[in-house]
Amino acid sequence: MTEEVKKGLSMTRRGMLGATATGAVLATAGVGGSMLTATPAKAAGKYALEPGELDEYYGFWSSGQTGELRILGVPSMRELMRVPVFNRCSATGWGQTNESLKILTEGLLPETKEFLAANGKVTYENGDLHHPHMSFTEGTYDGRYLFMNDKANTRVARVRCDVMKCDKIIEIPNAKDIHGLRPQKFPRTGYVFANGEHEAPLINDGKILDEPDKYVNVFTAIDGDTMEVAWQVTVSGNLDNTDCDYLGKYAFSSSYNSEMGMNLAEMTASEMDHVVVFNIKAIEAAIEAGEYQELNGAKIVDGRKGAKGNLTRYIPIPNSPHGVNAAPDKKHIMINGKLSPTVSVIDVDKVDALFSENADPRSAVVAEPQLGLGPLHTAFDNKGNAYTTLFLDSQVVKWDIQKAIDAYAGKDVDPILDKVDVQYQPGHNSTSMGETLDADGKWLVSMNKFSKDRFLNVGPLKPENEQLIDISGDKMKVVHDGPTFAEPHDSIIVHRSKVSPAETWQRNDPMWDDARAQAEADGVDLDDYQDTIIRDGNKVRVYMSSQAPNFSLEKFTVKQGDEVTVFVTNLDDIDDLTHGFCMANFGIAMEIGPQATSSVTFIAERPGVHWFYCQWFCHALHMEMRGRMLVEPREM
Ligand code: CUK
Ligand code: CUA
Repeated sequence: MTEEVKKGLSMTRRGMLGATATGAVLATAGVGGSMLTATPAKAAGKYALEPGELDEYYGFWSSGQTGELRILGVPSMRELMRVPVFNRCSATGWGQTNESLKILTEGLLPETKEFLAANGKVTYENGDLHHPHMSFTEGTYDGRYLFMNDKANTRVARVRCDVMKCDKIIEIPNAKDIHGLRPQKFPRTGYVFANGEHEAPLINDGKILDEPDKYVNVFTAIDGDTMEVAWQVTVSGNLDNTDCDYLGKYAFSSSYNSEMGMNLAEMTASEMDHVVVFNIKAIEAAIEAGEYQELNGAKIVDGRKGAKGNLTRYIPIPNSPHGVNAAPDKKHIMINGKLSPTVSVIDVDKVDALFSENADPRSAVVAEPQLGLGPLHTAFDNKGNAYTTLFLDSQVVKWDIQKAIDAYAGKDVDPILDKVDVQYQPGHNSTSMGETLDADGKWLVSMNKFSKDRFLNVGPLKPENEQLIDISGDKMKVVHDGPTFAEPHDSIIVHRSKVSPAETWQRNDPMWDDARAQAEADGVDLDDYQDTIIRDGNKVRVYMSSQAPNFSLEKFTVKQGDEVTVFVTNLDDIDDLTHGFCMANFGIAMEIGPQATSSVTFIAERPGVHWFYCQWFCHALHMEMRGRMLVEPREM
């Protein structure tokens, strides 16, 4: 009997004995990914995995002002990977390789390129990534892409789930500071909806300055396949978070500043703000009919309060709503009150009448339970319950959606089922598969803004605290504290059966189309590798390969002042054999994954002998994986 078969048998036998066997089951289920269905529901409650065990879920995490995407395993909460997106990365060369610079620059607006050039830059070097969400097909994750916003520099990025690398970043014209972001759930993504948070003049060239009554805000639908702006809508009030229904009809954006105030007192003045409902079909029809204005390459329609037609409706919501969350019952949208202790529940079916009969916008609200202080975001299980973070109370509250509706209709029922303390001050929370029709009610992560005394003191700047909560029973149970660096606003918890990343790159990956084209022009075949050095005026192109523990070139010679481009193709084709190329004292370093080609360009302004080395530990002779760049001085 092979070890494999023995393990399988013991799993089946012990699996029937109950909870003690979950470790064995999880361990076996991880092998080759072929036994995913063997992972038992009773695994909920077990979060500490044994060495070698695999998690049941991928967690995709934002990192706020750090600007990267992070991948965690859930329930272990182990950080598995960091994917640079809006930031720069010393390890992988993101922001430095030609491949990443193309992605970081090609989607910038022309005026931004000019502005950056005037500041000696080619791209933004920071980002503020709040909301990572996966593409959907028919209401559940399809494992194609992750989309995410950059509030700092008004961008939206896409990460390919096959290689877990960013492949597109676009800057959104006309809008200011993209905050809320969600992909269309049905029939598929489709659109990626993005909120401009901060209001400004639509033509922001300095002619209008301190005249806030002339500011507008812009909602954007991006085509997730092409990563181009499909259309935009001007709105009244600012836009905070967004989500859309499971029917493909409407998107909803909260506005914490319907007043269009410019300071705190003005922004929080009125009792009621609103949520804007976007009528997707009507907007598409208006675009189709040519009823739009074209500005900076984008088609904009007018959806401001009082605008004619059926593009938008404004539903009044108590003071300063924040999170917007669609329940997996396909029917309800939760608008989280923030300054109001309530969550307003919108019935999607009742939204139709707002457009067809001009019904009172509040008629779409079917519940407004008082949950506690500072409700920010809501997540869901598969049993009709909602879980809302209470920022000020430092709690998560579990409540019954139907009971909240009954109470609003006058019945004497209390929708609140349970409250649990979290440490401290939660923002977003997310449940396993909870933003899809496959919500499974096993885990909830509370992303807390403060950790205070929960960890060893590391100085004035403290980590934040992500807590794992078991929601499989009637009562919530906090089972794990997880410190994290700034700042995981949001996360999604995706069952591992939905994602299947590659083990190695494909040699013809579009990521290095430009490198292949240049190689071809230089007579170099990247599939049949030969070292080649091309001199083209003062440009030098060096083509080499890597194969543990060697670079194919032990040295190359250039002249001081040459613009040198080094292309490294990693010929190793087994998993986990990444090499690096670090040109010492030139500030150059990059990752080259198995079967990948990476390139980097620099000016060889330093004469003399310079070593390049592999900075990614790859072999017993990794230290020996090095070579020389000989730079001939100008005067000689
Ligand atoms: S926002 Cu951060 S806590 Cu940017 Cu989703 Cu609510
Ligand atoms: Cu190649 Cu280290």
